[in-house]
Amino acid sequence: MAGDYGKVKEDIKAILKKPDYDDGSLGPVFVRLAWHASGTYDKHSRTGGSNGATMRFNPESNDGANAGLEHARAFLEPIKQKHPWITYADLWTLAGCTAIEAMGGPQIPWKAGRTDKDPKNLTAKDVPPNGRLPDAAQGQDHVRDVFYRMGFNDREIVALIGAHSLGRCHSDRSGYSGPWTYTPTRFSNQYFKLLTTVDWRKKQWDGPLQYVDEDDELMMLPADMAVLWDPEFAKIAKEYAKDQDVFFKDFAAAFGKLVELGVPRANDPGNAPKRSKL
Ligand code: DDH
Repeated sequence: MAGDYGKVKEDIKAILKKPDYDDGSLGPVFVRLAWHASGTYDKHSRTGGSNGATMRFNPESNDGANAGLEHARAFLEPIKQKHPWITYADLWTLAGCTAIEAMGGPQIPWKAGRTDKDPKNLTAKDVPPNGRLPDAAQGQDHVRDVFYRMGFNDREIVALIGAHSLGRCHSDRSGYSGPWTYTPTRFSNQYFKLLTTVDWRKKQWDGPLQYVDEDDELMMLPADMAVLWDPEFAKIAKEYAKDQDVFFKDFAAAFGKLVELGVPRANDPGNAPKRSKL
């Protein structure tokens, strides 16, 4: 039974501020949860995506790329208990969209209607295999392979990666360390401004290769540097660095598309009722 999604949204907003967690907000990790729940989509096999909330199950729950997202899911659990009619798949995606707006970003188009896979009749093919999310150690060819598989073009890819305006890397989750921007709880185009202007250098440490600014305060992953080093990506990144409005508009459309991946809708041609041959 459908309930009041506006009330759920209010409850998500109310828990975002958390002074003892990271930079004081659960917003960034909720955005990452919505993205990783959705980013497993494969347009060829039409598998993966946010529908089903399959990150509750093995192997997706144990994908190294999802390390730390158990916290995001646990933070949302009281909201699920309070509004038991909402599906996890809707709750996780709504939390990401709500967090972006609450942190000063654009309004993301979001529609309810995702269902949850029932653990009682789960088959191995219901849960996407591990390894569909991008690997931070790789470059532009890998980034394109992964996002083209989801159905995105270069402009959408660069816009989406601009979500790294938010949050940080945790050495106990991904092995990387630090935030991308000075304002990790504000959604803005600062990621592109910094990416395209700072003199990035290799961090001197025993951890995985990452890039840092002169003061070792900010960071970029190798996959972020790929956006700067690929001429097509770089053109778009520079445009977003100059014009936050264009970035917000493109990001809202791309993130809205991301959370719809693999969600069956009545107007989806692949979902039309089959006609029997006479
Ligand atoms: Fe990301 N991301 N991301 N990312 N991401 C990490 C954190 C966050 C990659 C790797 C990492 C997107 C694209 C990519 C967010 C949103 C989005 C971390 C650190 C790694 C590593 C995790 C940790 O240690 O806690 C790679 C690689 C890519 C790629 O495109 C090639 C996209 C498209 C989004 C999006 O939302 C649309 C957010 C937010 C975070 C911060 C999480 C936090 O807890 O803070």
